[in-house]
Amino acid sequence: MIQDVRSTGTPFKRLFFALPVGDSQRRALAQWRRSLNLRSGKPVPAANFHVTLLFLGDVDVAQVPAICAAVDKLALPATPARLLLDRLQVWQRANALVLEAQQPPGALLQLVYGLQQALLPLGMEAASRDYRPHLTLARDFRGQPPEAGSAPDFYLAVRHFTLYESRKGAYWPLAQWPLSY
Ligand code: 2AM
Repeated sequence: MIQDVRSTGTPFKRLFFALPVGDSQRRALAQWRRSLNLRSGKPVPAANFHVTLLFLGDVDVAQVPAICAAVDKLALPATPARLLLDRLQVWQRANALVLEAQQPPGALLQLVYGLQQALLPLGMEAASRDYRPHLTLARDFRGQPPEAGSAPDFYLAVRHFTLYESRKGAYWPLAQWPLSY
């Protein structure tokens, strides 16, 4: 397999943790997005829909087993089995059209905090901004959020979370941990 390599010769991967989106929900979201008739931005391919938990960026391949071991040891909170994504928003700074959770469950925020803390000893910095669970529908989006004919009430099934590698515009699952009660 072709591997990205740093100038020092060290192989690395671009990694992030996320909640995956199942096939039927991807289809439903893509259909709802079509109904918005977006006039701006680049739609995120439905195959790439996800809710980022923690973005790690470029990580040495040799660190991946230690990352997985740290998450294995984490006491995972009992996360509700569904996450309601119910607000269509434009994130102006990121130029992203997103579906956001207006009331993110505390257990999900706790999970993200737990991941951040578990990875600090491995040299992964905690994010500087507050975590806001969202699913990006389009990038390079300018202007106001479009009018939605039907309310964006998407209940995302939360059964596990996944460590993904981002490569060539696609996301590849490397490991996954169970969640929810
Ligand atoms: P998002 O667009 O849903 O926020 C993989 O690259 C994913 O990680 C992206 O789809 C993006 O998810 C998130 N991501 C990418 N770069 C990031 C950054 N610098 N900070 C936080 N999240 C980032």
